[in-house]
Amino acid sequence: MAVIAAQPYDYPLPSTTGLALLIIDMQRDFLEPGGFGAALGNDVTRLQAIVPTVQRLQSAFRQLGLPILQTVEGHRPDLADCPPSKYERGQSVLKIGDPGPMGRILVLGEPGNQIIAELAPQPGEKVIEKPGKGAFYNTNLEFLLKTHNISHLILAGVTTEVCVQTTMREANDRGYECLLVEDATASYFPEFKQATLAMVRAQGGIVGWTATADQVLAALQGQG
Ligand code: C5J
Repeated sequence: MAVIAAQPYDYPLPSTTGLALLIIDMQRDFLEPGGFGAALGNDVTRLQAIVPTVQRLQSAFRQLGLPILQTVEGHRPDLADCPPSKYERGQSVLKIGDPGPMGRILVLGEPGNQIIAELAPQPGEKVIEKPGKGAFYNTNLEFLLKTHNISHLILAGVTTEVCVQTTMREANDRGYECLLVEDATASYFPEFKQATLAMVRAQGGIVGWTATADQVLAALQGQG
């Protein structure tokens, strides 16, 4: 059986189909100045640093013909899917729905809500619009995974301890075998990223596995 060298132990790859890359929220709102992340006072350059690594994963999955799904966090223009608790939280200068330098903050379809140009999806690659932190909440992600017989998820994206970790926990509870790519995920808080990686793989992989992009790519290219 093919495996990815990973922590806390080797990650078993499915024998035929079943593996997908799930890239979380690599959208302008979080990665570029003037978006939601910056409005909350964060340093967006920390997130920009992983873009080349996520691109390497994306290219490899494309070359191998393996499915790639991406998510964006955003709300309907009338904000009907934004709970008051989320809207009110944070005391930031720009609130969800306010006009900002990249259009209305965290609103679907606005320029800031687009996936960054470097990782733009190709035709046929699915983008899941999610109103929450977890990608399974109020979306058709589980339906998509089931219809495409996907059982194994390689996760990348931002931010590690918020939307990535929430999604990984949701997926783990639903029975998906999840691996988080250590150098293809980032946080505005490096210590939160390290803590998340440690807690995911603690207790024999209680939430799943972690590995570097090189380890993932070596295993996949060895399979090809
Ligand atoms: C946040 C995310 N941090 N994608 N969203 O609000 O992690």
